[in-house]
Amino acid sequence: MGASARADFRTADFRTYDRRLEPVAGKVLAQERLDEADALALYASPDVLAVGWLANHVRERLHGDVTYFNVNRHINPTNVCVAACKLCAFGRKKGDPAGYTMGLEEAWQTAASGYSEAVTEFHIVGGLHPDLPFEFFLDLVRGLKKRFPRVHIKAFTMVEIAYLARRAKLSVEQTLLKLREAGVDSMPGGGAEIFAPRVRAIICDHKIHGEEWLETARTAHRLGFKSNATMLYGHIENDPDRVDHLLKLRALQDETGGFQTFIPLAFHPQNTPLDHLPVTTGLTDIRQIAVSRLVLDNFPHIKAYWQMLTPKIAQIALRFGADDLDGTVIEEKIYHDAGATTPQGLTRRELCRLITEAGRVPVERDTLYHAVTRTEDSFVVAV
Ligand code: V47
Repeated sequence: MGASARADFRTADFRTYDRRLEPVAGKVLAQERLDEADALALYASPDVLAVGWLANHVRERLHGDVTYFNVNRHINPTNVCVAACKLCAFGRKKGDPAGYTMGLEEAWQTAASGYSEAVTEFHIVGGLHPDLPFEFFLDLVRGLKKRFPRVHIKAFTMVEIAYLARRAKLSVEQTLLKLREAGVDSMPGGGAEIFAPRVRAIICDHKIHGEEWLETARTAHRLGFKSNATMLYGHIENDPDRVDHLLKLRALQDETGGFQTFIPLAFHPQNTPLDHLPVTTGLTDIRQIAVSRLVLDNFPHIKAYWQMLTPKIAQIALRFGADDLDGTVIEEKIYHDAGATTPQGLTRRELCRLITEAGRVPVERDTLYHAVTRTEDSFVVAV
């Protein structure tokens, strides 16, 4: 039977030809929590526009038309990494001619080259370097705070923090306290990948287990840090693995409330050992944004990271559940090493245009989602 011949399910303005979506829609409209079976139905539904309608409904209930972006600069101090994750095209073994490690001065100068554009955030992540001592990272952050006291430092994934703790022979808590003392303000969401051990063993067997990622985030939140969370999809995982990942994050968020933003990251296979895998398609990316918005009912924000999605898909995602585009970035290495053809950075004006042409209202934010107001050459954060 063709879609047009089927009886439509309608509640308020919602309609679908997929009967399996009916109970899910009922829950979303009644603001009830979705369970595992609901999430699987959202992934399986052929009616992706109906899934998107529901996600947009939640997004507008939470944020109206407001769409956030920020003016940030990524800094990757080193690509030298003891891990050899199959998902990654960025990391290099020690001694590899393509490996690099910035000196402190170089890292501070890299930061300064973005500061001229009045960045409000430094996003710092890198490889798990075999030799750099914990003190190097503390000095890096201290130096940034001294030079740029008004810039928020969002630094080090849970994977890096667990690694630094091990190398420094400190507990995760002690490590986090020292990082805070040096000037780290919050943490990015990387390294979560997919928690399912079966998948993790193949795509990133050198990384901490999912449980340790979650435990490190739990500790950070207990100490008062905010952080983000990610999920890497579009490789060898299946729908139940994705649902498991989302539900684990939702459970931790119930406990701590420390997550700000969820960022689904599409796998880019080029230049990785998994380069035989196809890249994700547009509808897979859009559906992932929508399912994330619907399942993660306790996450304030869903980010369509334009560097990963492309600006065109990220813009569409703003009508499928996303309320954040990330930022100017300026210089991106992780995705570009894996074949991304997106620009290295976008200006404030370009980000605002993407948002406005999606029929949304751009709001520049700082890392903690305070609105930023700009005058000619400076900015004010409204608290
Ligand atoms: O953890 C690595 C992913 C992440 C590849 O918190 C890859 O605001 C696809 O976490 N294909 C790092 N993905 C990036 C990240 C991030 C990005 C933007 C904003 C925030 C935030 C966090 O990138 C890694 C890994 O999951 N990654 N290699 C690849 N070949």
